[in-house]
Amino acid sequence: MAQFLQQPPELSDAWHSDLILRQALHHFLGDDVFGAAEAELAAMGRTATSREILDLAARAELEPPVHIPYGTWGHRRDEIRVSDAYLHLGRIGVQAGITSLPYESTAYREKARIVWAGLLALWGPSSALYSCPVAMTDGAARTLLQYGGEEDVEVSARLTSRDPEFAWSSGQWMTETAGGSDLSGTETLAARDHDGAWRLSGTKWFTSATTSEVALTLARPEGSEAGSRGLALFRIHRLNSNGTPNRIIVRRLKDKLGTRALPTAELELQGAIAYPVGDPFAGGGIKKIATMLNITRIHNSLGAAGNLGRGLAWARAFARVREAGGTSLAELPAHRATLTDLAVDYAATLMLSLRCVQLFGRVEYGVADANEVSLLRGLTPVTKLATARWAIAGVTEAMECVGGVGYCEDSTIPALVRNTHVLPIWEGTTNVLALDFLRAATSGALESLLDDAVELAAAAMGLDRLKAAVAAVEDAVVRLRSAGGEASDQASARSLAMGVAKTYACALMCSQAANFSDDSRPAAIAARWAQRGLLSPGPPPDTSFVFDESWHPPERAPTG
Ligand code: UCC
Repeated sequence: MAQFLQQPPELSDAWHSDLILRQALHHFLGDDVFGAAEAELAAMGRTATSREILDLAARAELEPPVHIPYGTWGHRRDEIRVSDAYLHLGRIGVQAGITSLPYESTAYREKARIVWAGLLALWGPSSALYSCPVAMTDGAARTLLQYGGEEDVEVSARLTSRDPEFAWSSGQWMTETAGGSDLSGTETLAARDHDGAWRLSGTKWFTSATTSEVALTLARPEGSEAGSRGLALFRIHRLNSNGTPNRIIVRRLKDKLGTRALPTAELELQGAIAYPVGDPFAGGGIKKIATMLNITRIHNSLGAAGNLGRGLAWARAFARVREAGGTSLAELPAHRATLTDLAVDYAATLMLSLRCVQLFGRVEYGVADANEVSLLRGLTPVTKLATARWAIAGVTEAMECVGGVGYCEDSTIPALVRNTHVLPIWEGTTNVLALDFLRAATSGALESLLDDAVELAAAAMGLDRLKAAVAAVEDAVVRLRSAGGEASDQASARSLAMGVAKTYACALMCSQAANFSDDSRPAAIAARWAQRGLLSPGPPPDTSFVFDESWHPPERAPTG
Protein backbone atom coordinates (compact mmCIF):
# COMPACT_ATOMS: atom_id res chain seq x y z
CA MET A 1 0.00 0.00 0.00
CA ALA A 2 1.32 3.46 -0.87
CA GLN A 3 2.51 5.46 2.12
CA PHE A 4 0.14 8.24 3.16
CA LEU A 5 1.37 11.67 2.20
CA GLN A 6 -0.34 14.71 3.65
CA GLN A 7 -1.82 17.13 1.17
CA PRO A 8 0.05 20.38 1.93
CA PRO A 9 -1.97 23.30 3.30
CA GLU A 10 -2.00 26.31 0.98
CA LEU A 11 -2.53 29.90 2.03
CA SER A 12 -5.47 31.40 0.17
CA ASP A 13 -5.57 34.94 -1.14
CA ALA A 14 -5.04 37.02 2.00
CA TRP A 15 -7.84 39.47 1.25
CA HIS A 16 -10.67 37.25 0.06
CA SER A 17 -10.03 34.56 2.67
CA ASP A 18 -10.05 37.02 5.57
CA LEU A 19 -13.60 38.02 6.43
CA ILE A 20 -12.56 39.39 9.83
CA LEU A 21 -10.16 41.87 8.24
CA ARG A 22 -12.61 42.84 5.52
CA GLN A 23 -15.42 43.44 8.00
CA ALA A 24 -13.18 45.40 10.38
CA LEU A 25 -11.98 47.66 7.57
CA HIS A 26 -15.51 48.04 6.27
CA HIS A 27 -16.64 49.14 9.73
CA PHE A 28 -13.98 51.84 10.03
CA LEU A 29 -14.04 52.98 6.40
CA GLY A 30 -17.79 53.07 5.85
CA ASP A 31 -19.45 51.95 2.62
CA ASP A 32 -18.08 54.63 0.30
CA VAL A 33 -14.41 54.56 1.16
CA PHE A 34 -14.45 50.79 1.55
CA GLY A 35 -15.88 50.51 -1.95
CA ALA A 36 -13.29 52.93 -3.31
CA ALA A 37 -10.36 51.13 -1.66
CA GLU A 38 -11.47 47.54 -2.15
CA ALA A 39 -9.61 46.94 -5.42
CA GLU A 40 -6.35 48.28 -3.97
CA LEU A 41 -6.71 46.12 -0.88
CA ALA A 42 -7.67 43.04 -2.89
CA ALA A 43 -4.60 43.51 -5.10
CA MET A 44 -2.38 43.62 -2.02
CA GLY A 45 -4.14 40.52 -0.66
CA ARG A 46 -3.27 38.62 -3.86
CA THR A 47 0.32 39.83 -3.74
CA ALA A 48 0.81 39.09 -0.04
CA THR A 49 0.16 35.39 -0.38
CA SER A 50 1.45 34.92 -3.93
CA ARG A 51 4.06 32.23 -4.46
CA GLU A 52 6.54 34.92 -5.53
CA ILE A 53 6.35 36.94 -2.31
CA LEU A 54 6.26 33.90 -0.02
CA ASP A 55 9.40 32.54 -1.73
CA LEU A 56 11.13 35.93 -1.41
CA ALA A 57 10.28 36.06 2.31
CA ALA A 58 11.54 32.52 2.86
CA ARG A 59 14.77 33.31 1.00
CA ALA A 60 15.30 36.58 2.89
CA GLU A 61 15.00 34.62 6.14
CA LEU A 62 17.75 32.25 4.99
CA GLU A 63 20.09 35.05 3.85
CA PRO A 64 20.82 37.12 6.95
CA PRO A 65 22.80 40.36 6.70
CA VAL A 66 26.57 40.16 6.54
CA HIS A 67 28.97 42.74 7.96
CA ILE A 68 32.07 43.45 5.90
CA PRO A 69 34.29 45.52 8.22
CA TYR A 70 37.30 45.94 5.91
CA GLY A 71 37.92 46.04 2.19
CA THR A 72 40.39 43.86 0.32
CA TRP A 73 43.35 46.16 1.10
CA GLY A 74 42.50 46.68 4.71
CA HIS A 75 40.62 49.95 4.45
CA ARG A 76 37.69 50.38 6.80
CA ARG A 77 34.54 49.61 4.85
CA ASP A 78 31.70 48.90 7.30
CA GLU A 79 29.38 47.59 4.68
CA ILE A 80 26.30 45.66 5.70
CA ARG A 81 25.05 43.47 2.90
CA VAL A 82 21.43 42.37 3.03
CA SER A 83 19.54 39.81 0.97
CA ASP A 84 18.30 41.09 -2.38
CA ALA A 85 15.07 39.21 -1.58
CA TYR A 86 14.61 41.47 1.47
CA LEU A 87 15.20 44.56 -0.68
CA HIS A 88 12.79 43.29 -3.30
CA LEU A 89 10.10 42.86 -0.62
CA GLY A 90 10.71 46.44 0.43
CA ARG A 91 10.30 47.69 -3.13
CA ILE A 92 6.96 45.86 -3.42
CA GLY A 93 5.75 47.65 -0.28
CA VAL A 94 7.05 51.07 -1.29
CA GLN A 95 5.47 50.86 -4.74
CA ALA A 96 2.15 49.86 -3.18
CA GLY A 97 2.17 53.00 -1.02
CA ILE A 98 3.13 51.46 2.33
CA THR A 99 5.35 54.46 3.12
CA SER A 100 3.58 57.09 1.04
CA LEU A 101 -0.19 56.69 1.03
CA PRO A 102 -0.89 58.68 4.24
CA TYR A 103 1.23 61.56 2.90
CA GLU A 104 -0.45 61.72 -0.49
CA SER A 105 -3.48 63.76 -1.33
CA THR A 106 -6.21 61.18 -1.95
CA ALA A 107 -9.96 60.92 -2.00
CA TYR A 108 -9.66 58.81 1.15
CA ARG A 109 -8.92 62.02 3.09
CA GLU A 110 -8.70 61.35 6.87
CA LYS A 111 -9.44 57.68 6.20
CA ALA A 112 -6.26 57.23 4.15
CA ARG A 113 -4.55 55.88 7.26
CA ILE A 114 -7.19 53.16 7.57
CA VAL A 115 -6.75 52.04 3.97
CA TRP A 116 -2.99 52.15 4.54
CA ALA A 117 -3.41 50.00 7.67
CA GLY A 118 -5.23 47.37 5.64
CA LEU A 119 -2.40 47.31 3.12
CA LEU A 120 0.18 47.05 5.90
CA ALA A 121 -1.65 44.26 7.74
CA LEU A 122 -1.71 42.27 4.50
CA TRP A 123 1.85 42.97 3.32
CA GLY A 124 3.61 42.99 6.71
CA PRO A 125 3.66 39.25 7.50
CA SER A 126 5.14 38.57 4.04
CA SER A 127 7.76 41.32 4.25
CA ALA A 128 10.54 39.49 6.14
CA LEU A 129 10.34 42.40 8.60
CA TYR A 130 10.89 45.09 5.98
CA SER A 131 7.89 46.38 7.94
CA CYS A 132 10.46 47.56 10.53
CA PRO A 133 12.21 50.17 8.34
CA VAL A 134 8.77 51.09 7.02
CA ALA A 135 7.64 51.90 10.58
CA MET A 136 10.67 54.01 11.33
CA THR A 137 10.49 55.73 7.95
CA ASP A 138 6.90 56.75 8.61
CA GLY A 139 7.79 57.91 12.14
CA ALA A 140 10.79 59.90 10.92
CA ALA A 141 8.84 61.52 8.09
CA ARG A 142 6.10 62.73 10.42
CA THR A 143 8.64 63.90 13.03
CA LEU A 144 10.62 65.88 10.45
CA LEU A 145 7.44 67.42 9.07
CA GLN A 146 6.36 68.36 12.59
CA TYR A 147 9.63 69.65 14.05
CA GLY A 148 12.03 70.08 11.13
CA GLY A 149 12.78 73.02 8.91
CA GLU A 150 13.53 73.79 5.27
CA GLU A 151 16.62 71.59 5.41
CA ASP A 152 14.47 68.54 6.20
CA VAL A 153 12.05 68.93 3.31
CA GLU A 154 13.96 66.86 0.77
CA VAL A 155 14.53 64.07 3.26
CA SER A 156 10.82 63.95 4.13
CA ALA A 157 10.01 63.81 0.41
CA ARG A 158 12.31 60.82 -0.01
CA LEU A 159 10.88 59.06 3.04
CA THR A 160 7.35 59.37 1.69
CA SER A 161 7.99 58.52 -1.96
CA ARG A 162 6.50 55.61 -3.92
CA ASP A 163 9.41 55.60 -6.33
CA PRO A 164 11.93 52.98 -5.15
CA GLU A 165 14.73 54.80 -7.03
CA PHE A 166 14.12 58.01 -5.10
CA ALA A 167 12.78 56.64 -1.81
CA TRP A 168 14.90 56.44 1.33
CA SER A 169 14.24 54.61 4.55
CA SER A 170 15.01 55.82 8.04
CA GLY A 171 16.33 54.22 11.20
CA GLN A 172 15.76 55.27 14.80
CA TRP A 173 18.89 55.10 16.92
CA MET A 174 18.01 55.53 20.57
CA THR A 175 19.18 52.59 22.61
CA GLU A 176 22.58 52.87 24.27
CA THR A 177 24.32 50.52 26.69
CA ALA A 178 23.02 52.55 29.64
CA GLY A 179 19.40 52.03 28.68
CA GLY A 180 16.84 51.01 26.12
CA SER A 181 13.78 51.99 28.12
CA ASP A 182 15.35 54.73 30.20
CA LEU A 183 17.04 57.09 27.77
CA SER A 184 18.06 59.62 30.40
CA GLY A 185 21.58 58.18 30.58
CA THR A 186 22.22 58.69 26.85
CA GLU A 187 25.97 59.27 26.56
CA THR A 188 26.29 60.35 22.93
CA LEU A 189 27.65 63.88 22.82
CA ALA A 190 26.98 66.48 20.16
CA ALA A 191 29.70 69.04 19.60
CA ARG A 192 29.81 71.94 17.20
CA ASP A 193 32.73 72.23 14.77
CA HIS A 194 34.46 75.50 14.03
CA ASP A 195 32.53 75.54 10.73
CA GLY A 196 29.22 75.16 12.56
CA ALA A 197 28.62 71.49 11.72
CA TRP A 198 27.37 69.22 14.48
CA ARG A 199 29.35 66.05 15.17
CA LEU A 200 28.12 63.15 17.28
CA SER A 201 30.31 60.83 19.32
CA GLY A 202 29.04 57.80 21.20
CA THR A 203 27.85 54.25 20.89
CA LYS A 204 24.41 53.19 19.76
CA TRP A 205 23.87 49.70 21.11
CA PHE A 206 20.86 48.62 19.02
CA THR A 207 20.16 50.18 15.65
CA SER A 208 17.55 48.45 13.53
CA ALA A 209 17.53 48.60 9.73
CA THR A 210 21.05 49.96 9.90
CA THR A 211 21.33 50.10 6.11
CA SER A 212 18.77 52.91 6.01
CA GLU A 213 20.07 56.05 4.33
CA VAL A 214 19.13 58.24 7.28
CA ALA A 215 18.21 57.91 10.96
CA LEU A 216 16.87 60.02 13.80
CA THR A 217 18.94 59.83 16.95
CA LEU A 218 19.34 61.41 20.36
CA ALA A 219 22.47 63.15 21.62
CA ARG A 220 23.38 65.60 24.35
CA PRO A 221 24.75 68.93 23.05
CA GLU A 222 27.85 69.83 25.03
CA GLY A 223 26.93 71.90 28.05
CA SER A 224 23.30 70.73 28.11
CA GLU A 225 21.76 69.55 31.35
CA ALA A 226 22.00 65.94 32.46
CA GLY A 227 19.06 63.53 32.25
CA SER A 228 16.52 63.27 29.50
CA ARG A 229 15.68 67.00 29.44
CA GLY A 230 19.08 67.88 27.98
CA LEU A 231 18.75 65.54 25.00
CA ALA A 232 18.33 66.86 21.48
CA LEU A 233 17.08 65.16 18.34
CA PHE A 234 19.37 64.84 15.31
CA ARG A 235 19.06 63.57 11.76
CA ILE A 236 22.09 61.59 10.72
CA HIS A 237 23.02 60.15 7.32
CA ARG A 238 24.97 57.01 6.54
CA LEU A 239 26.77 58.80 3.69
CA ASN A 240 27.81 62.42 3.45
CA SER A 241 26.31 64.51 0.66
CA ASN A 242 29.44 63.93 -1.47
CA GLY A 243 28.98 60.14 -1.16
CA THR A 244 31.81 59.55 1.31
CA PRO A 245 30.95 57.53 4.43
CA ASN A 246 29.95 59.44 7.53
CA ARG A 247 32.12 58.62 10.54
CA ILE A 248 30.10 55.63 11.68
CA ILE A 249 31.82 52.37 12.60
CA VAL A 250 29.77 49.18 12.57
CA ARG A 251 31.02 47.27 15.63
CA ARG A 252 29.05 44.15 14.93
CA LEU A 253 25.68 42.83 13.84
CA LYS A 254 23.36 41.51 16.52
CA ASP A 255 22.66 37.78 16.52
CA LYS A 256 18.91 37.77 17.24
CA LEU A 257 16.21 35.19 17.94
CA GLY A 258 14.19 36.50 15.00
CA THR A 259 13.98 39.43 12.57
CA ARG A 260 16.83 37.66 10.83
CA ALA A 261 16.65 39.33 7.44
CA LEU A 262 16.71 42.73 9.11
CA PRO A 263 20.13 44.19 9.94
CA THR A 264 20.51 45.30 13.55
CA ALA A 265 23.91 46.63 14.54
CA GLU A 266 26.01 48.26 17.22
CA LEU A 267 27.38 51.52 15.91
CA GLU A 268 30.13 53.78 17.05
CA LEU A 269 29.71 57.40 16.07
CA GLN A 270 33.16 58.89 15.81
CA GLY A 271 32.42 62.53 15.19
CA ALA A 272 29.70 61.71 12.66
CA ILE A 273 28.05 64.71 11.04
CA ALA A 274 24.43 65.22 12.07
CA TYR A 275 21.75 67.86 11.71
CA PRO A 276 19.63 69.07 14.62
CA VAL A 277 15.89 68.74 14.21
CA GLY A 278 14.72 72.09 15.54
CA ASP A 279 16.71 74.00 18.16
CA PRO A 280 19.25 71.62 19.77
CA PHE A 281 19.68 73.89 22.79
CA ALA A 282 16.00 73.82 23.66
CA GLY A 283 16.23 70.14 24.75
CA GLY A 284 12.98 68.25 24.30
CA GLY A 285 14.58 65.52 22.21
CA ILE A 286 12.48 62.85 23.95
CA LYS A 287 9.30 64.77 23.35
CA LYS A 288 10.18 65.10 19.66
CA ILE A 289 11.10 61.47 19.24
CA ALA A 290 7.87 60.52 21.03
CA THR A 291 6.11 61.48 17.78
CA MET A 292 8.12 58.80 16.04
CA LEU A 293 7.65 56.32 18.89
CA ASN A 294 3.89 56.69 18.89
CA ILE A 295 3.82 56.00 15.16
CA THR A 296 6.11 52.98 15.33
CA ARG A 297 3.93 51.69 18.19
CA ILE A 298 0.92 51.82 15.89
CA HIS A 299 2.94 49.95 13.26
CA ASN A 300 3.83 47.42 15.91
CA SER A 301 0.13 46.86 16.65
CA LEU A 302 -0.61 46.36 12.97
CA GLY A 303 2.34 43.97 12.83
CA ALA A 304 0.72 42.02 15.65
CA ALA A 305 -2.60 41.94 13.81
CA GLY A 306 -0.96 40.89 10.55
CA ASN A 307 1.08 38.10 12.15
CA LEU A 308 -1.85 36.80 14.14
CA GLY A 309 -3.99 36.80 11.00
CA ARG A 310 -1.28 34.90 9.16
CA GLY A 311 -1.00 32.32 11.96
CA LEU A 312 -4.75 31.85 11.91
CA ALA A 313 -4.66 31.48 8.12
CA TRP A 314 -2.08 28.69 8.40
CA ALA A 315 -4.04 26.93 11.14
CA ARG A 316 -7.27 27.09 9.10
CA ALA A 317 -5.54 25.95 5.92
CA PHE A 318 -4.08 22.95 7.73
CA ALA A 319 -7.37 22.06 9.43
CA ARG A 320 -9.04 21.94 6.02
CA VAL A 321 -6.66 19.33 4.59
CA ARG A 322 -5.84 17.28 7.69
CA GLU A 323 -7.88 14.45 9.13
CA ALA A 324 -7.72 12.77 12.52
CA GLY A 325 -9.65 9.56 13.20
CA GLY A 326 -11.23 9.87 9.77
CA THR A 327 -12.64 13.33 10.48
CA SER A 328 -11.41 16.61 9.10
CA LEU A 329 -9.76 18.72 11.79
CA ALA A 330 -12.09 21.48 10.67
CA GLU A 331 -14.99 19.34 11.93
CA LEU A 332 -13.53 18.26 15.26
CA PRO A 333 -15.24 20.17 18.10
CA ALA A 334 -12.10 20.65 20.21
CA HIS A 335 -10.17 22.02 17.25
CA ARG A 336 -13.01 24.24 16.09
CA ALA A 337 -13.21 25.74 19.59
CA THR A 338 -9.48 26.47 19.60
CA LEU A 339 -9.57 28.10 16.16
CA THR A 340 -12.65 30.10 17.10
CA ASP A 341 -10.87 31.62 20.08
CA LEU A 342 -7.89 32.36 17.87
CA ALA A 343 -10.20 34.16 15.45
CA VAL A 344 -11.70 36.12 18.35
CA ASP A 345 -8.22 37.21 19.47
CA TYR A 346 -7.47 38.28 15.93
CA ALA A 347 -10.66 40.33 15.76
CA ALA A 348 -9.82 42.08 19.05
CA THR A 349 -6.29 42.83 17.85
CA LEU A 350 -7.57 44.29 14.60
CA MET A 351 -10.34 46.35 16.18
CA LEU A 352 -8.00 48.00 18.68
CA SER A 353 -5.29 48.63 16.08
CA LEU A 354 -7.69 50.06 13.53
CA ARG A 355 -9.34 52.32 16.09
CA CYS A 356 -5.89 53.68 16.91
CA VAL A 357 -5.23 54.18 13.22
CA GLN A 358 -8.59 55.88 12.75
CA LEU A 359 -7.82 58.36 15.53
CA PHE A 360 -4.28 58.89 14.28
CA GLY A 361 -5.54 59.55 10.76
CA ARG A 362 -7.95 62.17 12.06
CA VAL A 363 -5.24 63.88 14.13
CA GLU A 364 -2.84 63.80 11.19
CA TYR A 365 -5.47 65.22 8.84
CA GLY A 366 -6.27 67.99 11.30
CA VAL A 367 -9.90 67.07 11.90
CA ALA A 368 -9.66 65.50 15.38
CA ASP A 369 -11.13 67.23 18.42
CA ALA A 370 -9.42 67.42 21.81
CA ASN A 371 -11.16 64.29 23.06
CA GLU A 372 -9.90 62.28 20.07
CA VAL A 373 -6.36 63.53 20.72
CA SER A 374 -6.67 62.33 24.30
CA LEU A 375 -8.11 58.97 23.18
CA LEU A 376 -5.22 58.45 20.79
CA ARG A 377 -2.64 59.32 23.45
CA GLY A 378 -4.03 56.66 25.79
CA LEU A 379 -4.95 54.05 23.24
CA THR A 380 -1.54 53.93 21.52
CA PRO A 381 0.42 52.39 24.44
CA VAL A 382 -2.53 50.25 25.52
CA THR A 383 -2.97 48.81 22.04
CA LYS A 384 0.72 48.24 21.50
CA LEU A 385 1.19 46.39 24.76
CA ALA A 386 -1.92 44.22 24.51
CA THR A 387 -1.74 43.30 20.82
CA ALA A 388 1.91 42.25 21.03
CA ARG A 389 1.11 39.75 23.76
CA TRP A 390 -2.06 38.46 22.09
CA ALA A 391 -0.11 37.95 18.89
CA ILE A 392 2.56 35.87 20.60
CA ALA A 393 -0.04 33.67 22.26
CA GLY A 394 -1.95 33.41 18.99
CA VAL A 395 0.89 32.54 16.62
CA THR A 396 2.17 30.02 19.17
CA GLU A 397 -1.27 28.41 19.26
CA ALA A 398 -1.35 28.43 15.46
CA MET A 399 2.00 26.65 15.34
CA GLU A 400 0.63 24.01 17.70
CA CYS A 401 -2.41 23.63 15.44
CA VAL A 402 -0.11 22.75 12.54
CA GLY A 403 1.73 20.21 14.71
CA GLY A 404 5.27 18.93 14.17
CA VAL A 405 5.62 20.29 10.64
CA GLY A 406 4.66 23.72 11.96
CA TYR A 407 7.65 23.48 14.29
CA CYS A 408 9.99 22.83 11.33
CA GLU A 409 11.77 25.71 9.67
CA ASP A 410 10.72 24.92 6.10
CA SER A 411 7.05 25.40 7.01
CA THR A 412 8.03 29.10 7.61
CA ILE A 413 5.86 29.11 10.75
CA PRO A 414 8.86 29.22 13.15
CA ALA A 415 9.95 32.46 11.45
CA LEU A 416 6.47 33.88 12.02
CA VAL A 417 6.67 32.92 15.70
CA ARG A 418 10.19 34.36 16.10
CA ASN A 419 9.28 37.55 14.33
CA THR A 420 6.25 37.97 16.57
CA HIS A 421 8.33 37.61 19.72
CA VAL A 422 10.06 40.91 19.05
CA LEU A 423 6.79 42.84 19.21
CA PRO A 424 6.57 43.31 22.99
CA ILE A 425 10.28 44.13 23.19
CA TRP A 426 10.96 46.86 20.68
CA GLU A 427 9.23 50.22 20.90
CA GLY A 428 8.76 49.79 24.65
CA THR A 429 8.15 46.65 26.69
CA THR A 430 4.81 45.83 28.29
CA ASN A 431 5.69 47.49 31.58
CA VAL A 432 7.23 50.56 29.92
CA LEU A 433 4.06 51.03 27.91
CA ALA A 434 1.87 50.45 30.94
CA LEU A 435 3.81 53.24 32.65
CA ASP A 436 3.42 55.40 29.56
CA PHE A 437 -0.31 54.77 29.83
CA LEU A 438 -0.19 56.03 33.42
CA ARG A 439 1.62 59.12 32.11
CA ALA A 440 -1.21 59.64 29.63
CA ALA A 441 -3.84 58.86 32.29
CA THR A 442 -2.67 61.79 34.40
CA SER A 443 -3.85 64.08 31.60
CA GLY A 444 -7.24 62.44 31.27
CA ALA A 445 -6.69 59.65 28.73
CA LEU A 446 -8.08 56.93 31.01
CA GLU A 447 -11.30 58.82 31.58
CA SER A 448 -11.63 59.56 27.85
CA LEU A 449 -11.20 55.89 26.97
CA LEU A 450 -13.65 54.64 29.57
CA ASP A 451 -16.28 57.21 28.58
CA ASP A 452 -15.78 56.29 24.94
CA ALA A 453 -16.07 52.56 25.72
CA VAL A 454 -19.47 53.15 27.32
CA GLU A 455 -20.59 55.19 24.32
CA LEU A 456 -19.38 52.66 21.77
CA ALA A 457 -21.03 49.75 23.57
CA ALA A 458 -24.27 51.72 23.85
CA ALA A 459 -24.69 51.33 20.07
CA ALA A 460 -25.51 47.69 20.79
CA MET A 461 -27.90 48.39 23.63
CA GLY A 462 -31.18 46.59 23.17
CA LEU A 463 -29.73 43.95 20.84
CA ASP A 464 -30.41 40.63 22.54
CA ARG A 465 -27.36 38.79 21.27
CA LEU A 466 -25.08 41.56 22.59
CA LYS A 467 -26.74 42.05 25.96
CA ALA A 468 -24.08 40.17 27.91
CA ALA A 469 -21.20 41.88 26.08
CA VAL A 470 -22.62 45.35 26.70
CA ALA A 471 -23.17 44.51 30.37
CA ALA A 472 -19.62 43.21 30.61
CA VAL A 473 -18.26 46.50 29.23
CA GLU A 474 -20.35 48.54 31.66
CA ASP A 475 -19.26 46.44 34.62
CA ALA A 476 -15.59 46.54 33.61
CA VAL A 477 -15.71 50.31 33.15
CA VAL A 478 -16.96 50.79 36.71
CA ARG A 479 -14.16 48.64 38.07
CA LEU A 480 -11.50 50.28 35.90
CA ARG A 481 -12.64 53.72 37.00
CA SER A 482 -12.11 52.74 40.57
CA ALA A 483 -8.77 51.02 39.80
CA GLY A 484 -7.71 54.08 37.82
CA GLY A 485 -8.22 56.20 40.93
CA GLU A 486 -4.94 54.71 42.12
CA ALA A 487 -3.36 55.28 38.71
CA SER A 488 -0.05 56.30 40.20
CA ASP A 489 0.51 52.74 41.42
CA GLN A 490 3.31 51.31 39.22
CA ALA A 491 2.62 47.71 40.13
CA SER A 492 -1.01 47.94 38.99
CA ALA A 493 -0.20 49.69 35.73
CA ARG A 494 -0.01 46.53 33.66
CA SER A 495 -3.32 45.06 34.80
CA LEU A 496 -5.01 48.44 34.44
CA ALA A 497 -3.73 48.85 30.88
CA MET A 498 -4.62 45.27 29.95
CA GLY A 499 -8.12 45.69 31.41
CA VAL A 500 -8.61 48.87 29.40
CA ALA A 501 -7.41 47.09 26.25
CA LYS A 502 -9.83 44.19 26.66
CA THR A 503 -12.75 46.39 27.65
CA TYR A 504 -12.23 48.94 24.89
CA ALA A 505 -11.82 46.12 22.34
CA CYS A 506 -15.11 44.66 23.52
CA ALA A 507 -16.84 48.02 23.19
CA LEU A 508 -15.50 48.36 19.63
CA MET A 509 -16.72 44.87 18.81
CA CYS A 510 -20.18 45.72 20.16
CA SER A 511 -20.39 48.84 18.03
CA GLN A 512 -19.22 46.91 14.97
CA ALA A 513 -21.71 44.13 15.59
CA ALA A 514 -24.51 46.67 15.95
CA ASN A 515 -23.46 48.07 12.57
CA PHE A 516 -23.56 44.65 10.91
CA SER A 517 -27.03 43.81 12.19
CA ASP A 518 -27.73 41.46 9.28
CA ASP A 519 -24.66 39.32 10.04
CA SER A 520 -24.51 37.40 13.32
CA ARG A 521 -20.76 36.70 13.18
CA PRO A 522 -19.43 39.98 14.64
CA ALA A 523 -21.93 39.62 17.50
CA ALA A 524 -20.77 36.07 18.18
CA ILE A 525 -17.18 37.31 18.29
CA ALA A 526 -18.04 40.14 20.70
CA ALA A 527 -20.04 37.79 22.91
CA ARG A 528 -17.19 35.29 23.11
CA TRP A 529 -14.63 38.01 23.85
CA ALA A 530 -16.76 39.28 26.72
CA GLN A 531 -17.40 35.77 28.00
CA ARG A 532 -13.66 35.22 28.41
CA GLY A 533 -13.46 38.12 30.86
CA LEU A 534 -12.41 41.71 30.42
CA LEU A 535 -10.39 42.36 33.53
CA SER A 536 -6.94 41.12 34.42
CA PRO A 537 -5.96 40.18 37.94
CA GLY A 538 -4.10 42.93 39.73
CA PRO A 539 -0.47 42.59 40.79
CA PRO A 540 0.56 39.95 43.34
CA PRO A 541 0.03 41.40 46.83
CA ASP A 542 3.23 39.84 48.12
CA THR A 543 6.37 40.25 45.99
CA SER A 544 8.81 39.62 48.80
CA PHE A 545 9.80 36.08 47.89
CA VAL A 546 10.98 36.62 44.33
CA PHE A 547 14.36 37.94 45.42
CA ASP A 548 14.43 36.03 48.70
CA GLU A 549 18.06 35.00 49.13
CA SER A 550 17.19 31.82 51.00
CA TRP A 551 15.25 30.72 47.93
CA HIS A 552 18.13 31.25 45.53
CA PRO A 553 21.50 32.84 46.15
CA PRO A 554 22.30 36.25 44.65
CA GLU A 555 23.50 35.96 41.05
CA ARG A 556 27.21 35.84 40.42
CA ALA A 557 28.72 38.56 38.27
CA PRO A 558 28.48 37.52 34.62
CA THR A 559 31.72 36.43 33.01
CA GLY A 560 30.79 36.86 29.33
O1 UCC B 1 14.38 51.43 18.27
C1 UCC B 1 13.90 50.38 18.47
C2 UCC B 1 13.54 49.38 17.43
C3 UCC B 1 13.10 50.01 16.18
C4 UCC B 1 12.22 49.11 15.37
C5 UCC B 1 10.85 49.62 15.26
C6 UCC B 1 9.90 48.79 14.47
C7 UCC B 1 8.55 48.70 15.08
C8 UCC B 1 7.44 48.31 14.14
C9 UCC B 1 7.46 46.94 13.66
C10 UCC B 1 6.37 46.52 12.76
C11 UCC B 1 6.21 45.04 12.66
S1 UCC B 1 13.53 49.84 19.97
C12 UCC B 1 13.77 51.22 21.02
C13 UCC B 1 12.59 51.35 21.75
N1 UCC B 1 12.75 52.30 22.83
C14 UCC B 1 11.68 52.80 23.35
O2 UCC B 1 10.57 52.53 22.95
C15 UCC B 1 11.85 53.73 24.55
C16 UCC B 1 11.02 53.24 25.68
N2 UCC B 1 10.97 54.21 26.73
C17 UCC B 1 9.97 55.10 26.82
O3 UCC B 1 9.05 55.11 26.01
C18 UCC B 1 10.02 56.03 27.96
O4 UCC B 1 8.68 56.23 28.40
C19 UCC B 1 10.65 57.39 27.59
C20 UCC B 1 12.06 57.21 27.10
C21 UCC B 1 9.85 58.14 26.56
C22 UCC B 1 10.64 58.15 28.93
O5 UCC B 1 11.55 59.19 28.98
P1 UCC B 1 11.56 60.23 30.18
O6 UCC B 1 12.55 61.25 29.88
O7 UCC B 1 11.59 59.55 31.50
O8 UCC B 1 10.11 60.81 30.00
P2 UCC B 1 9.38 62.05 30.52
O9 UCC B 1 10.25 63.03 31.21
O10 UCC B 1 8.20 61.53 31.27
O11 UCC B 1 8.90 62.64 29.14
C23 UCC B 1 9.59 63.62 28.42
C24 UCC B 1 8.54 64.36 27.59
C25 UCC B 1 7.32 64.74 28.40
O12 UCC B 1 6.78 65.91 27.85
P3 UCC B 1 6.99 67.36 28.58
O13 UCC B 1 8.46 67.64 28.41
O14 UCC B 1 6.12 68.27 27.83
O15 UCC B 1 6.61 67.15 30.00
C26 UCC B 1 6.36 63.59 28.12
O16 UCC B 1 5.02 63.93 28.29
O17 UCC B 1 8.09 63.51 26.55
C27 UCC B 1 6.68 63.32 26.65
N3 UCC B 1 6.38 61.93 26.29
C28 UCC B 1 5.47 61.60 25.40
N4 UCC B 1 4.64 62.35 24.65
C29 UCC B 1 6.96 60.82 26.77
N5 UCC B 1 6.44 59.75 26.17
C30 UCC B 1 5.50 60.20 25.32
C31 UCC B 1 4.60 59.58 24.42
N6 UCC B 1 4.56 58.27 24.26
N7 UCC B 1 3.80 60.37 23.70
C32 UCC B 1 3.83 61.71 23.82
